[in-house]
Amino acid sequence: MEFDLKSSSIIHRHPANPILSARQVPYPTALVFNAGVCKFNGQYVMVFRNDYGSVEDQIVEGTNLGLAFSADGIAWQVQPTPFMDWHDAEVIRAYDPRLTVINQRCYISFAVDTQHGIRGGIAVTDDFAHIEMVSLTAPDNRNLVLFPEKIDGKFLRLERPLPVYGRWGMERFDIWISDSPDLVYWGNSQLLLGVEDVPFANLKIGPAAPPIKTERGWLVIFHAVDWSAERSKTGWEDDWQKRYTAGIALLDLHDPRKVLGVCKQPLIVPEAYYEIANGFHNNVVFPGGMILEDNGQVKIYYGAADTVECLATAHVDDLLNLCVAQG
Ligand code: BMA
Repeated sequence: MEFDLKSSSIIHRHPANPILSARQVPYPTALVFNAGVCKFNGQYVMVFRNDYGSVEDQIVEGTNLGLAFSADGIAWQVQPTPFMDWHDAEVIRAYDPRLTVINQRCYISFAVDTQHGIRGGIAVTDDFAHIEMVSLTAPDNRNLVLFPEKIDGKFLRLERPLPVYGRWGMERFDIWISDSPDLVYWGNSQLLLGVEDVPFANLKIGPAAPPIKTERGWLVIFHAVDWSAERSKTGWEDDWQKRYTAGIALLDLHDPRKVLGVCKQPLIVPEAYYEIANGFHNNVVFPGGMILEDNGQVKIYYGAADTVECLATAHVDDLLNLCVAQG
């Protein structure tokens, strides 16, 4: 049975969508999506997932991470070469980056496919020219997002382990929270939000963009996946029957391990043509960046259909009200 889901009326898709696509990338590319975005040294910075291969032949040959800069967060200039291209005997690729500025340094968290499982990586850069690895999780884990500051003397991250064996062979995955004294050693891991807490997910959930700080708490955007056998082939794969929506939740400002509210309806549901058609995986919105502007506007960056990068906006008060009104 299909869930009948709609995007929240507080969400505005930007008229320039998609704001970044393969056409703007000056090196081998096919699909440009699932970007991390932040404001750093007076400009907007985006690190995006670049899957290269052939759209015509519907083949992905590899993945690297591209870099783009913008003065307004809408029009992007892509740098001439990929920013990070990690593959060797053990590592297959790094993907789905998120950016968090902590103490004037930009941290990049990403998923790493390896010969021995999926790992969550954290790296740091000061100039987007040099990058230094900070830590890597044991498999299987991904969708790491860092909080932008220490709370109670500890760094914090949300993460999404993938315990297939421990969840009876199903994709029942949840959002966890861990802390660290130094961003290297992580512990005190605790379940934050179970998939059963999100009524519009029937498969799995995961952290999306790094949380943003408001007076009323930490705003957290997450992805939620529902599956329906009624969905038939519209993308590259015959058996793609998942839909990725985005949801919103609020965590306590002083103790983010406490969930203050989860909106019971989705925030963004795939509806626009670039979200539902002509893509690699249609019916996917996958946010990876969220920026709170001085005027209260929140920019939400998301990959659409695993094919292009898009922008939606909402007012921070409307987002907060969604979380607590129904929490
Ligand atoms: C997830 C990840 C994401 C992707 C999503 C939808 O499992 O692989 O990179 O956007 O599926 O295909």
